[in-house]
Amino acid sequence: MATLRLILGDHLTRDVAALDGLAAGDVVLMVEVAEETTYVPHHKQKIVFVLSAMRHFAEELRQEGVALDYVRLDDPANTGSFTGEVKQALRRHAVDRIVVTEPGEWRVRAKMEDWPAETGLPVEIRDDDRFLCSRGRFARWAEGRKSFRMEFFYREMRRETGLLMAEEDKPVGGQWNYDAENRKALPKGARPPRRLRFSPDAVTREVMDLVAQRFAGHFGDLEPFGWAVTRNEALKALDHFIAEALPFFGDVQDAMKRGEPFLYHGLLSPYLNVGLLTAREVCVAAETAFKRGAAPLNAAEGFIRQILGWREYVRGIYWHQMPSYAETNALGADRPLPWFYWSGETDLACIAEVVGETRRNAYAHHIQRLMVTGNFALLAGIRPAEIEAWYLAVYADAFDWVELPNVHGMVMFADGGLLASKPYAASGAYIDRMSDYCAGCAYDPKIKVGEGACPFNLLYWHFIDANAETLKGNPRMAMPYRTWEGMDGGRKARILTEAQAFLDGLSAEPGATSRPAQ
Ligand code: FAD
Ligand code: DLZ
Ligand code: SF4
Repeated sequence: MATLRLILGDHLTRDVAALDGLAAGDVVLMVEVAEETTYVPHHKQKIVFVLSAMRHFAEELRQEGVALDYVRLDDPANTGSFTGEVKQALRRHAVDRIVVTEPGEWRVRAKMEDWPAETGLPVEIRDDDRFLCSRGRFARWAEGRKSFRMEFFYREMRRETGLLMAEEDKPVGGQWNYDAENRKALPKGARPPRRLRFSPDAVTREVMDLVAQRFAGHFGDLEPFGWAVTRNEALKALDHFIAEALPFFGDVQDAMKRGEPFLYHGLLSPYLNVGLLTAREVCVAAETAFKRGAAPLNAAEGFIRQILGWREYVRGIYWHQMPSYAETNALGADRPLPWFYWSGETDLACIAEVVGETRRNAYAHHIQRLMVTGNFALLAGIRPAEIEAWYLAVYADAFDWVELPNVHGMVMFADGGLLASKPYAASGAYIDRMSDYCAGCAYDPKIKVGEGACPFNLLYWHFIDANAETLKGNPRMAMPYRTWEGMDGGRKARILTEAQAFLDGLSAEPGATSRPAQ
């Protein structure tokens, strides 16, 4: 039975399920389509990364002798959609069925469900077995639970995979989680390693020219482009991380510093997400470093938890809860996304720094995403769909299955606490403690109200006040509500008035900055 096997841009591994059983007479189809390059205004580097990695992977398949049909974005006959290109390919090849691996987005999966009717052929959508927890396994874990907590899921995953496990079902070192050791500010004089970046080859250069021409209006800088685009390069990036950065990953995992966008983070998420690296091999590499004494336990455990825990957990939640998950808005957030998320032009130094780095690198690390741009969106009550579209566009690693739960659940609390037990809301003091951003800011994190008050301080209490009905009963929010209720009435009124003036000054209009209305 001749088979058309469709490989999507985030399925770039020879081990992907759609290639299982590849036989003579089968055709592998890969398509660059406008629908995927424009469903959000992806960062230019993200488009280059995905298309160049696709072209390199296609070349590896060709070298292997696989019959490959590759449709380029600039092909004049390109229909612009997966469905259109599958139909066109069926005119070129005599096949009896279509096989594909489950896509990473509900949007795409929903379209695939129509393919049997649209093509008249059977369509097999195979489970994406690159994940350590299958959808079925997650559903069994989730059954009967009203709310989910990553920590309990993670422990089961540790037991099941044996990663960092000692004898008798006990975690190595006696504890499951060493996060208490991982919240240090960056020590003075710390010099994070120079990160391995990769010079664009001729294939990548050609895609860069295409992107410069076709996507000039998209967010972000095209150059310098330094992402790995092949498995070999991604493996080098992994080795480099394990040797140079992992040993320090834990201690300062939550730290932020001007001019140091990468610190000791992995820079591996784009590779994991498109298939250039596997979750298992990355976790094993960290575990091995710990076993040979090259990385401390708090670093190896903290790193493995991000992948075995958080990454698998958010993916499980996505498929378990979609499509209704994206529709909730538990806090009724309804403010348009301020323009400075795109321009970076704002006098809030922390936001300007994170958006600037995001524009330059298509990357920001977790705490920047969660506690700076995310925290602001939560406190200011930005519409979930608008901030989600922003995160989906601006990061090289952004795919719906991982972006949506992180933004909708973890950042915006729009799921009402399904993913996380409380909103990650914080005032300027947190950003000041974990970064050096405030030193160069127009505002002062120590000023709570009045001239120079940090907007995060004003917005924090405004958020607490505005969401009392929904959040006051949450035991983990008891402390802020006690403090707010104990505050002098006049001071409270001033904070709320100033916060409102700041919010009124936000504008979604292109060109607007963040200055509050005077
Ligand atoms: P490291 O800090 O080195 O962490 C190691 C790995 O752990 C990452 O490569 C990633 O695969 C995984 N990981 C860590 N945290 C998470 C998490 N919360 N969810 C899933 N995986 C995690 N990650 C994405 O891959 N794509 C996204 O679109 C994405 N959007 C995010 C949006 C927000 C608002 C937040 C708070 C987090 C988001 N994350 C996303 C998770 C995390 O920020 C990135 O995975 C991480 O910053 C990638 O950089 P790194 O490889 O240097 O990570
Ligand atoms: C992100 C992306 C982009 C920019 N372009 C393509 C493309 O042209 N062809 C393709 O197969 N995939 C692309 N992708 C990744 C897809 O958006 C991804 O496969 C879907 O999100 C479904 O998983
Ligand atoms: Fe951000 Fe406030 Fe610090 Fe300025 S003072 S950098 S706005 S936290």
